[in-house]
Amino acid sequence: MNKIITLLIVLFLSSFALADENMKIGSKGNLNDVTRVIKVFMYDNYYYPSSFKIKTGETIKFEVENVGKLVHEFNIANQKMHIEHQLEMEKMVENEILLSDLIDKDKMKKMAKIDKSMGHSHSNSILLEPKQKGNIIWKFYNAVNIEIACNVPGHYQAGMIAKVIID
Ligand SMILES: [Cu+2]
Repeated sequence: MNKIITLLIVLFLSSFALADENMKIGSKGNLNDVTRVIKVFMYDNYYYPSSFKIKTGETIKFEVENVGKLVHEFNIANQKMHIEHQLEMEKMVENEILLSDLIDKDKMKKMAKIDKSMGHSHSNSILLEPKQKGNIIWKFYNAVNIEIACNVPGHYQAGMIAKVIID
């Protein structure tokens, strides 16, 4: 009887673990686990390449370069997360941290002490000024509805979204 109960508990808990795993957008990856390097260019207002095919469990290093004239973001998330993050980015513009072609790093630091979200510190995102480069290492799980997008106000709406197909 005890064995059956234990088995049921194990099944119950593992089903939760699986559901949680599937819902995740992935996680910050380690350099040692990188299976592929993808170079990405950010233009005004689109990405090249404009879509990514990724296998479940792959760890990708994205080498991102902003070749546009505006500040752009490379953010790996689902749509709900992007929409939420857009409110933070709007606030960064209101506080004059985020200008069209530059990021005021001093103001960013000062404001982040009052409001952490103004620091724009996220493992799934990088924000780059024109001519800047940056890397993100990301481990993908079998998640659905991931988009790589830019949440600088107006850019998502202008279509700065790259599709991520995971199989
Ligand atoms: Cu952008």
